[in-house]
Amino acid sequence: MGFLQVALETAVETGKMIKERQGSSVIITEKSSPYDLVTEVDQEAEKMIRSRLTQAFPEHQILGEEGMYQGQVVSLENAEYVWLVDPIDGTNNFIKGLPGYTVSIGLAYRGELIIGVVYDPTTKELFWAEKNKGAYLHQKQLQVSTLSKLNESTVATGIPSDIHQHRAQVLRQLQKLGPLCLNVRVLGSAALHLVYVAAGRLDAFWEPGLNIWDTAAGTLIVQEAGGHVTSASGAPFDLATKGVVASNGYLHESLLGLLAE
Ligand code: 2AM
Ligand code: CA
Ligand code: CA
Ligand code: CA
Repeated sequence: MGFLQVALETAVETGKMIKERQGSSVIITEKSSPYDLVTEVDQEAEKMIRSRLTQAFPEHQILGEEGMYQGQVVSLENAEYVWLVDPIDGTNNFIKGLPGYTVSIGLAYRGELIIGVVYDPTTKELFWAEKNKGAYLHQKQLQVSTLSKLNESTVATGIPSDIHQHRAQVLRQLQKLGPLCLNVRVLGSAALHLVYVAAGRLDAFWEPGLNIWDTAAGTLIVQEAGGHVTSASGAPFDLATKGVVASNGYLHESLLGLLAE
């Protein structure tokens, strides 16, 4: 099986397992702070993804959110193939019994994104992209929106768990941007926000402080749907990018200007 097929099947099978566990009593622990939670389902889901990817591609490296906290060492610069995995993006929604959590699986080859898959177990929507081959929701090709006026645009952001730095920053940015756009959405999963930009359901999304496992798959899907993804300073997205600004392209410059502090 090829990279894309393995990524699609892994995301769907893991997503099914996660959804079956939502609502049953799961053990919840704190990571970096009382605002940063993880469950045993996050960890089991990452194990499941790792075992499927390793079985299919034993020489590939895997960088996953939950592996990060177990001494995983991956050198992104020197690697050929690296999988960038967030087993549950939107853990808070998962814990609260809300929709809006996703499985996010990306693949980079020598630092360049080549596959992105994001699965939403609640809606069973499967978003995917292959480098230079377009972005899709199931078999339907995706295209970003064409709105160019901020006051007609629906823009999403995230409320980061580190309250002093990134959450405080988002709240300041919202004060400034909130009154200027048609409306704002906060759905709780960075990967979901990104694929909704690709699908034209959102016109833009920004969030500081994100990690590569949050953004890898969704970024390729936005790019292949004709959108732009950069760092907050406007630098092109690469594997070292922390936090992103994603848009249909038409809104990008004005957004970058407004978000700058
Ligand atoms: P998670 O659910 O996988 O933890 C919400 O604002 C978004 O930020 C989610 O995509 C969430 O991913 C991510 N996030 C949560 N805690 C974070 C942290 N400490 N640093 C960076 N991103 C985080
Ligand atoms: Ca987390
Ligand atoms: Ca995440
Ligand atoms: Ca996660």
